[in-house]
Amino acid sequence: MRFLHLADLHLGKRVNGFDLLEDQRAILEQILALCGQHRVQAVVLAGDIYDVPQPPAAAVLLLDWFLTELAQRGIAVLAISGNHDSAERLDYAGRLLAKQGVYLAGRFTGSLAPVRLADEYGPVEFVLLPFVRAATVRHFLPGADIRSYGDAVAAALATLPPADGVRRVLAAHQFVTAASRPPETAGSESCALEVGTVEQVDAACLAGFCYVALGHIHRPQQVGSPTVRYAGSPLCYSLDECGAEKSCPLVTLDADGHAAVKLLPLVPRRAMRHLTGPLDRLTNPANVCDAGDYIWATLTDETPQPDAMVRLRAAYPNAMKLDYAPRSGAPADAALTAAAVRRRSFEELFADFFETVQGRAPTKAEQQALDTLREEVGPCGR
Ligand SMILES: [Mn+2]
Repeated sequence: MRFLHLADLHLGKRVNGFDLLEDQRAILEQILALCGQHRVQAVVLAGDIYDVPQPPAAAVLLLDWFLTELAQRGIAVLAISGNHDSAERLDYAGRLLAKQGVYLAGRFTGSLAPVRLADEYGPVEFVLLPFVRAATVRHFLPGADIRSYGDAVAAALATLPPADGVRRVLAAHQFVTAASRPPETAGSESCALEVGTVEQVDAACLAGFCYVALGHIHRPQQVGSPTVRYAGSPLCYSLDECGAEKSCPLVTLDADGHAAVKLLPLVPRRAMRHLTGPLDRLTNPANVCDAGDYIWATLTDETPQPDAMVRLRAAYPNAMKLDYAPRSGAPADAALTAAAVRRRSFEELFADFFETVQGRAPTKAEQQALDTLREEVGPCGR
C-alpha cells in the first residue's frame, strides 16, 4: 500500500490580506502529479481541510475539484476534520461519497469503525479519528474516565474492534507530544498551542499502528518515531514561516506492516521570503528576482522612507509586510523591567527609545519638537 499523507490544507486561507487560493490550487495540482508519478493508492487528509468552519465558496469548489480528480484516478481519500473545520459540514454527503472511495470523518459520534482497503498483501485498515475535545468524547462515552485530551483519544481508540493482525493506519488531528516534548510549531497554527498542557496527547496513546498520519502542527516533523508524523501544511501560512520547506510524506506499507517514509518536496508557486536591507538596494531592478514572491521586507535605512510600501510593491507586487530593523548599535537586550521604567522620566525613556531606533541621541531640535508635541497632547504620566 502506497499513500500520501497531507494535512492542514486550510483551503480559503488569507495571509496578510492576500488570497492564497491560486497557490493552493497549484500545490494541489502538484500533489495530483505526485500521485500519478508514485502510483499512490490513497491520500490521507489529516484535518484542517478548510481554514474556517464556513469556508468561502471558492474554497468549497477547490476541494470539490481536488476530491473529484482523486476519485477519477481511482485514488481513495481518507479525510478527517481538524479544529478549524466544521465537523458537521465536512460530513455532508459522506455516506454517498464513501461509495466513490472518498471517506470523510467529520464528527466523532461514540465509536470508530475502520475503513478497510486492500493491497496485494491483503487488507489495510484506516482508522479516521476526527479532531476531538475531551468534552466531546465524554459526552458520547459517559462511562469512560476522561480527564485530559490524552484520556479522550485513548477512550475513542478503545472503541475500535480488535485489529486481529490486520495492518492499521491512524489519521488524527491533535497536539501530540513524545515524552512531554512538544512539537515545533510554525507560527500559523492559530490555536492555543502554548497555553498549558491540557490539549497534549502523548504519542504512547497512539501505539499499535503501522503509521500515524497527524495534522494540526504546520511544521513537518516526526513525533518520537519516524512513523508518527506531522505532514505540515503544504504552503507557508505565516510570515514566521518565510523560507520554510514543505513536503508531503509518501508512505509505503509492506506485507508485515513496516512503513517506509519518503518526504516528497512541495514547491510553491510563489515563495514566501524575508528580505533585509536598505530600500534602495532591495528595490534596485538589478537585485530583484522572483518578483512575484510573497515578500516581508525589513528595512535597514536610518530613517523611515517615504512611500516605502509603494516602492516595494513596484518591485514586488506581492509584498506583504514592511518593517524597520532596530539600529545595530542598540543594546540587544534593553529589557527594562516595569519597575525600572516607572523610576525614569519621560525624557529619559524617550531618549532611550530614540537611541534604540536611530542609534544616536536626539538632537536639540528633535528634543524641542518632542516637547512641543507633548504640550499639544497634554500631560502624559508625570
Ligand atoms: Mn492547521
